Amino acid sequence: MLKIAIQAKGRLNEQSLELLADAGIRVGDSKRKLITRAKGFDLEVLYLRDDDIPQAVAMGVADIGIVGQNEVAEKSEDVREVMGLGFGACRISLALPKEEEYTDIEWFQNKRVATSYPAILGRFFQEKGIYAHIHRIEGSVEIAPSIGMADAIFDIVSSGATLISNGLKEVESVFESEAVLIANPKLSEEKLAELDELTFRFESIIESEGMKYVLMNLPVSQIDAAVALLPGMRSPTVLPLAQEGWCSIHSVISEDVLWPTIRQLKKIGAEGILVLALENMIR
Ligand code: PRT
Ligand code: ZN
Repeated sequence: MLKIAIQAKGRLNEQSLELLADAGIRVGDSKRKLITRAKGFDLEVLYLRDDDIPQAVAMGVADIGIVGQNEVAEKSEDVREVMGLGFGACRISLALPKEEEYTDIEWFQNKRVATSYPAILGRFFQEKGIYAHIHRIEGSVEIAPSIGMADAIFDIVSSGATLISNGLKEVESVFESEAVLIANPKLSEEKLAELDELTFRFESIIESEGMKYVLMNLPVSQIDAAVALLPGMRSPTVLPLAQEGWCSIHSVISEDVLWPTIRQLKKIGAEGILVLALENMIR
C-alpha cells in the first residue's frame, strides 16, 4: 500500500485533498490525525509540514508526496518529480524597497538579502557571479528591509500584493514553481504499479481542467462547418435527431475558446447549445 505525504495545513492542503477526492480517493478529517487510511484506493495519507515532505519521501517514511517545487529545489533531497499538478503556482523573486534604483543584477553585490530559500538563492547568485550576504529567516521575510535587517528579499510571489503592501518591488523572477507529485526513487514494483494507477487518474483530472462538454442541435447541412469549429477528442460526435434534416453534435472544448466558438456556431445555425462541466478526460 502506498503512503502519500501531503501538507497538514496551509496553501496546498485543500487542493491536495481535492485532487485526491476527484480521483475517487476519500480521506477523513485531517485536523487531528498525523496519518489516515483513505477510502476508494489503497492509500495511507500522512499529514506533514511542507518543509518536511521532500525528506520524508527521500527517506521512505512516505512513498510519494505532494509539495511545491520550491521546497523540492530548496531541500535537494533524493526524490523523483513525477508530474506537475496544475495548482500552487508561484515564483520566487528578488525584491527591493520601491524607491531603490535598480539597473541589473550587479545591484546585489555585497547586499544583505533575507530569504527562506537560501539554497536556491545561493545557487542563483553563484551562477551570476554575485557575492551577497544571505540571511535565512523563516516567515515574514517581507518586513526585513523595513526593519533594517536586510537590503532586499528573496521570497515567494503570486499576485504581488504582499510586496506592494510592504513598499517593495519585484526586480528578478528566479524560480517558477507549482505543486508536484514526488516519489521515492526506489519504490518496489508493486508500489510503482499503484503509483501508475494514481498518476493515470491525476492526469485525466488535470487534462479535463479548463475543458467543457458542449452539445447542440444543428442542421445536417452544416455538419462540415461545425466539425471545422469543434475539434473534440478525435472528432465531434454527430447523432441524428428525430426531426429530419437535424442532428445533435457533442464535443469537448477549451474554456479559452468557448465563447467565440459558440458565437460562430450560432452563426451557422446551431440551437439549444448546452455547456456542461467535465470531470475527467481520458485520452
Ligand atoms: O506549515 P507549513 O510549513 O506546511 O506551510 P508554509 O507556511 O511553509 O507554506 P504555505 O502553506 O504558505 O505554502 C505552501 C506552498 O504553497 C509553498 O511552498 C508554495 O509552493 C505554494 N504557494 C503558492 C505559496 C504562495 N502561492 C504564496 N503566495 N506559498 C506562499 N505564498 C505567500 C508568500 O510567502 C508571501 O508571503 O504569499 C505571499 C505572497 O503572495 P502574494 O499573492 O501577495 O504575492
Ligand atoms: Zn513550510
